[in-house]
Amino acid sequence: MNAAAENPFGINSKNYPEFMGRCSEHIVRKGKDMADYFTESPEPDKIIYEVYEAESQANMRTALTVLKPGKVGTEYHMTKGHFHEDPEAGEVYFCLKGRGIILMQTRDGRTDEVWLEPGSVACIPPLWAHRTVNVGNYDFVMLAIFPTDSGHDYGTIEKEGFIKRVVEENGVPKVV
Ligand code: S6P
Ligand code: ZN
Repeated sequence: MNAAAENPFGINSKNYPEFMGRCSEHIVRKGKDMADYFTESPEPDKIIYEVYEAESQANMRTALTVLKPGKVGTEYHMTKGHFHEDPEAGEVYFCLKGRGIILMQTRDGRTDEVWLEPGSVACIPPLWAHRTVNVGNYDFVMLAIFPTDSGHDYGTIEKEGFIKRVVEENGVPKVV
């Protein structure tokens, strides 16, 4: 017997708050949650980013990240970053708003990055850790789609960090 059909929906740079309203999970990451990630200490109660995640559909999860503009010291606001536990789980990021960089790296030290603006997409292959950085002056909003059973390994990045960081140098973002 077939399960009941879900309703299709479209998400764009204008209607994404509607999608946020339908999400079953809402995570808020503040400075105090990220004290070990930035080189300098963030203000504890400052919101760095929020994630809204919908119920899984068609073996895929859809999550919207709103990364606030700003810096901690010279380092731009960023997400924690993680590997997927499933070695076959890649991910696709669609930029809806703002300007950002997806930093990626493998366990054997390869690094890469994709710069995003509205309309751009980043394809993250399996086995690449990924972190999002907001290098613009406004919210960076992106939609992520990934397999339901990806699993998230935060421990490796929490312990070892990312090889590359994005800092402001002479008023512009630089990957160092
Ligand atoms: C999930 C996907 C995103 C991130 C979100 C926050 O696989 O990559 O939805 O969860 O951007 O980043 P993080 O590293 O704190 O999970
Ligand atoms: Zn991911």
